[in-house]
Amino acid sequence: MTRLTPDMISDVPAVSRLDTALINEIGSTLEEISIGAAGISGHDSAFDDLDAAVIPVTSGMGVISGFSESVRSILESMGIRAFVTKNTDVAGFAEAVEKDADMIFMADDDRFIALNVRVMKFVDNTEGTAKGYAEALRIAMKYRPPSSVLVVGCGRVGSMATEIFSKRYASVNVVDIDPSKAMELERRYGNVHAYADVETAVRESNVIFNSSPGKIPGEWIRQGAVIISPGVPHSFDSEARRKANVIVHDPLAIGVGAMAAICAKYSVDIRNRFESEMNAINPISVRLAAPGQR
Ligand code: 2YJ
Repeated sequence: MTRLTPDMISDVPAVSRLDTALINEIGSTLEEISIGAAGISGHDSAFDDLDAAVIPVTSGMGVISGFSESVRSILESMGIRAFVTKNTDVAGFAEAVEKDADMIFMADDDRFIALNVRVMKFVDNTEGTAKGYAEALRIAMKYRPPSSVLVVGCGRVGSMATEIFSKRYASVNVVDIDPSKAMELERRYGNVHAYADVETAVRESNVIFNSSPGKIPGEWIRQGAVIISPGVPHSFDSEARRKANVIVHDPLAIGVGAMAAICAKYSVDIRNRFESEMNAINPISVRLAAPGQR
């Protein structure tokens, strides 16, 4: 897994610029992509009354300068109140709970999670990134399923995206510089085909989901291609930019946005379940108890 560097995320606090870029590319904002990725319906006010804490974590290779602040600014841009804890690690966790945070974001070198403290369920950045970018692909295709999608890179995000696409689309192609990883996905799903080499796979594809850190030369890209690219560092050059119809990439925001929406949805789900169970037990009292109903 690629470790983010201060360089890669130096631009993240300017989330409004990302929104402008996303609107230009696919006509949607970060918040819209995130809500779609989590499957939240428009009228659910999922982010209301949720506070998020971001805890700097010093273990392993330590704190990445600007990381926690970038996560905070992504959350704030989506209308979620968020703060970075003054303390790090366990003391930071204690501080987040003392300050009544509903969601806690924290990352070490291996995992990056958002914990919903109210329901004790967490979502991993792998899931957020795969679902966020899969939603960006759906929007980029104007919700028309492509005849096939190529997934480049069969690590954690690529594998989860392959699972999502195999349920959603008729045909999924996969490729990795380690062919055994692609073959493993072909074995697992009926409609997944593994390519043996990256160049052939990219040259033959119109819709590319790139979850690899490797460079993909613009020479291999087809005119009018749709490129959805969570992979860091960014893999595409100016020739790819000229040829592609759409390129969606950012180092952090789409993954974090989708994590936040999925994490917030855990609260919506529990609220809805509670209301329907109460309704089944005693429909009249629930109707009377519901705010604004009397
Ligand atoms: O708190 C901090 O500043 C650091 N402990 C953050 C570490 C961030 N973690 C990574 O960069 C991991 N490789 C996971 C990132 C997943 C992004 N897709």
